[in-house]
This record gives sequence, structure tokens and C-alpha cells, in this order.
Amino acid sequence: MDPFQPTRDDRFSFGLWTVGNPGRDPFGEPVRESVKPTQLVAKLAECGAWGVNLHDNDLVPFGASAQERDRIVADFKSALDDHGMVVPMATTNLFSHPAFRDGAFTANDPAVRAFALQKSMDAIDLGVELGARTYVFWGGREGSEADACRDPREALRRMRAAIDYLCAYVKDQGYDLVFALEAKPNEPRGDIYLPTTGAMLAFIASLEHGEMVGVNPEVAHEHMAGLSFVHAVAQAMEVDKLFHIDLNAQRIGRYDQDLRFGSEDLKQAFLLVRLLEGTSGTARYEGPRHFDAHAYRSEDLEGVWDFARGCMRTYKILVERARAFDADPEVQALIAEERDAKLEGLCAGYERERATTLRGLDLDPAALGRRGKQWERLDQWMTEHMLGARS
Ligand code: GLT
Ligand code: MN
Ligand code: MN
Repeated sequence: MDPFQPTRDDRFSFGLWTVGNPGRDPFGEPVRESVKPTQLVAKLAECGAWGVNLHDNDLVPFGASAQERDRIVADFKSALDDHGMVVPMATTNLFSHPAFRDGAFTANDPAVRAFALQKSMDAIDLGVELGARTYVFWGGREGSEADACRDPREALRRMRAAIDYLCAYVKDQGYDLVFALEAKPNEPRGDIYLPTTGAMLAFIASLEHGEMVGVNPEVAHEHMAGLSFVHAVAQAMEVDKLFHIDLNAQRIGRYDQDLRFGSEDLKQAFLLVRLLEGTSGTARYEGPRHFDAHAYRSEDLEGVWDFARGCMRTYKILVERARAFDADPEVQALIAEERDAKLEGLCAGYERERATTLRGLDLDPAALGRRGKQWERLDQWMTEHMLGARS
């Protein structure tokens, strides 16, 4: 049996907007015909995915009547049942409609903000109806080019008011749902408010119901800003705020590429999988492994499924490689080398007597400064594990 064939236990999910992406870009028309959501569900199941995520309007066209909506949702639910698929996450499209040209939750016009709340409550109902347990907010239009148009502090206050409002709505309905906020530095706006995962984490601490709000970091969005995605995810995990994740690939300094997972910067992808899977003995991320990416515009529909299989396959290969790396006795010995339990204890928090002992230690900074760390060796071993040259 192929060990890299995905199974439902891997909890891999894709958005309808990812495998359904027709290849439109700012310079060109779609290159692929649009595929019905029910067909996407069937095909995803065939490829070994476990879940499918959606924006309200990926499934129900904007402006559909109530009867139309119910019929579409019923058909979609049957497709999910027929193919044993789930909807782990849902979200609202608060960026396509012209009304959101200058923001949704942060817009100056209160009518736009009211419309955004209205649309979000409807979309939350839809997500819950389909079984979603996580609700993502990506504020694609929440930013500016002409910054004099609004005080950025006011934008943050409006964003807080909206998230607080919708948390209260979820509680009032008794829904079993948490929120995950997704940061992006720019595109489609010149600058987007709360541009990084770290900024989102600080914002969450200021919310009224912060306990039900976490983050949904995306590889591409952190790499666009030249930041370490692994560090961003680690910061979220360390405070139990990694509620969801958007996996893809991206080269630094470019537009949001949303490439097949692992197709760029394999080293970061390896370190990310190692972190998520906890192969070095740390806590594992238990949420969905969601791919927010799409096939190259060069592809036809067959290429879309090559893309989807490739995302899952690379993830699974990297899990295997990360396990082998962390099980390597030489790797373990090298990382463990400098651990000293007594000194760890003395550094572990201020207490007057311990501080006196610490201050009395006869440390030798010159000797500490002379010792090389051997991280060249460690990193080379990692490279060799990634390349399959060491096992
Ligand atoms: C859009 C965006 C993504 C977000 C999606 C959720 S939609 O494709 O580029 O990063 O995660 O709104
Ligand atoms: Mn995303
Ligand atoms: Mn992206």
C-alpha cells in the first residue's frame, strides 16, 4: 500500500474556492470551466480529502432567494453524505461585493458595517447548518490606500466591535462554534489592518469573548511579509490559539501566490509539519490540515486534481521525514547537549533565594563565547533527512 495515500484520519480539507478556482487573475480571464460544488465534493472525496470549507457565496450565489438557498444547501448536504465528507470550517465573503470596496467591518459608512454584520450572521447560520465548528474571518478589504480617510485606531475599534458582536450572536444562538482570525499584510488593499498573526493575537487579547477566538495563519501571508511562518504558528500554539491553518506555498516578496503546499521553500514546509505533528515530542496540532491554495493557471481540470493530491502527498511525505529526523539518535544527542537541569531550575522564575544563588554562580562568559554550537551539522543532517539521503 502507498504510505502517502491520504486517508480521512489525516483530516485534510480544501476550500470550494481552492479546487474550484477557475484560474482568473488580474490580467486574464478564467482558463477552466467552473465545477459545481457537489462535483467538487465528489472529486475531493475520491482524492482522499476529509473536509471541504466554504464562503457563503461559494455555495449560495449572492442574492439567491430563500427557496433557492434551501434547495442548494439540501443538494450539497446530500453530496456530503454520499461521499462521507464534512464541512469543518466556514467563512463569509466580505470582499467581493462592490459595497465592500472600502472595507466591511471597518468601513466608515455604518450602513456597510450593518450589511457586513447581516451577511455574517446569515453565513454563520449556514456554516452551522452544514456542521462547521470553526468560523474564519479574513478581512481582505479591511485596510486602506488613502490613510487620511480614517484613523487606524478607529478601524481597530470597529473591528473589535464587529467580532464582539458576532461572538455574542454565536453565544445567543447556543452554537458550538469558535472564530479564527486570518491576517494578511496587503493585497487587495495597500495595507490591511492587523497584518500579521502576532498582531491578531494581540488584538484577540482585547476582545470581550477572547476565549472563543483564535487565529488561522496562512503560509503565504506571513511569507509575503518576509516573516517566519513557523515562528508565527509556534506563537499561536504556545497560547492555545491555533484554531485553524491555511497551508500553501509562497516566495517572499511576491503577490499572494497560494501555491501547492511544499512547492516552494521545502525547509520551512518541513519545519512546519514537524511543529504541527509534534514529531520532536511537543504537543500536536489537532485541527484540520486545510489547504488554501490553487492550481497553476497553466492547468486544466486534470491539473487541479494533480495539485490537490500533491498538497496532501507532500504533507504526508514531510511527516515521515520529520519523524525520521527526530528519531535520529545523533540529532537527539546534539540538541540535548547543552541541557543542565540545575541551571534550568535556577533560571525558571524569580524567587529571592534562588536569585541569590544564581547571582553567586561562577559563570565563565569567555568560555561560553568560545563554544561553537554545531548547528551547521544539525542543519545539514536535516537537509539530508529531507532529501532522503539519511534515515
Ligand atoms: C481568499 C483569501 C484567503 C482566505 C479565504 C477565506 S478567501 O481566497 O485569499 O486567504 O483564507 O476568506
Ligand atoms: Mn487563507
Ligand atoms: Mn493567500
